[in-house]
Amino acid sequence: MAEFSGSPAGAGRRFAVVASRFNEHITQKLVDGALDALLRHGAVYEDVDVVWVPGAWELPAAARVLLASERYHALVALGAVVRGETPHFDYVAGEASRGLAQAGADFEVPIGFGLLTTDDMAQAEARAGGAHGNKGWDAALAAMEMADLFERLHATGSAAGEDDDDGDGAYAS
Ligand code: INI
Repeated sequence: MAEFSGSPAGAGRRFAVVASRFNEHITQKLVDGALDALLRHGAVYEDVDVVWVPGAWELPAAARVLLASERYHALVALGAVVRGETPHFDYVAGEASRGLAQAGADFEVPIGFGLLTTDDMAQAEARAGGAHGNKGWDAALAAMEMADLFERLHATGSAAGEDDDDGDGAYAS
């Protein structure tokens, strides 16, 4: 049996933080938390780009452009969608989430998911450096861990896309 896991190691890796300006008083705190996590875990300033988009709806499109550049080991996506009186929330939150998941899967690059979807502003504030921590920090941590895991999986050639053609547990390199 082989067991794999990653550790949140930022050294030598490049990251992009893609963040939405909508509800900026919240998302700026998420960005601050993400940058703090990246830099405290070894990433260097020059290897981190911060990319702003208008709203959460635009996060997946920007993420895809960043991933297509093949410049980054992981992305951190940050935004805050707060429920209002119309179904708008469901479309923006749903499509942003789905689009980010799809982008990560299509490009096989991890995207830390730091998109808040809350019923009210108080819930968002609690998750942007308040009582429930900082989800930007958490998303950056997950992105680093996944980048490290992906590198380990690629290095072993075991689980990440190599086919065990004859089912003997051995994988072609
Ligand atoms: N964008 C957000 O990031 N959060 C929201 O809460 C939000 N609401 O409520 O409308 C929001 N809307 C803007 C949307 O993401 C797009 O930027 C806009 O529709 C232009 O394409």
